[in-house]
Amino acid sequence: MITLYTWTTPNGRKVSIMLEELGLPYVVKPVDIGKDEQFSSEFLAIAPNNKIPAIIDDEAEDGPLSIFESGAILVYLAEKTDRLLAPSGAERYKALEWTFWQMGGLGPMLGQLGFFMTRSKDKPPEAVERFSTESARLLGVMDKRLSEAPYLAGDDYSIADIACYAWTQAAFTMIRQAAPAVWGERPSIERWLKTVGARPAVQRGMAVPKV
Ligand SMILES: N[C@@H](CCC(=O)N[C@@H](CS)C(=O)NCC(=O)O)C(=O)O
Repeated sequence: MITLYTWTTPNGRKVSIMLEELGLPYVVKPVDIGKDEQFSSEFLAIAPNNKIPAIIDDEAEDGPLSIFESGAILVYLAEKTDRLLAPSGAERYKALEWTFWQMGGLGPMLGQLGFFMTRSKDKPPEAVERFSTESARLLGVMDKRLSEAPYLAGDDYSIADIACYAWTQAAFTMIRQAAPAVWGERPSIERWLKTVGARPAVQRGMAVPKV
């Protein structure tokens, strides 16, 4: 059985979507990051970076295995099941390329933009400007890619789409309204959001954890 430590945020939902897509049985342990539960000793033992998501797979090849960092978890689950990540060749590296692009670019930049636009008391204009410009640039890069191919890795839905979906959906609902110029015109992202968002596994994964 897999135990998923998660919360109601885009990074956690990448993993619940993946588990739902794969149909793997799992139990959910909510970690309320608003109440600092990510600093409990039980959680830090498997996720020393004090961030969700993390998993423990009791049935891993060499015995129970804990993994933190959503990208590492997506690759692990894909390789465990031989699904949603090609085993070799160009499609594999396209999927990894866009998965790492999300981890290092889209997620952190949209996260910082969300913080400085909404939760920061002072909303420093330089920070808002910096993260708006970079988020708009990243969304432009993604829109161009999705104008060339149905999915981020190419013809097939993969972990790259799962990695990017929850963050882009959050940007669509939050940034598009608060900062329409940052969202801009993104017809290909909007087409992809509709296609990916219609998947039943994505809808189930986006509703985890139930709190
Ligand atoms: N690079 C990490 C980012 C994880 C992350 O930022 N998690 C946030 C919630 S979305 C968190 O747990 N924050 C709690 C904290 O910073 O104390 C991943 O992809 O797993």
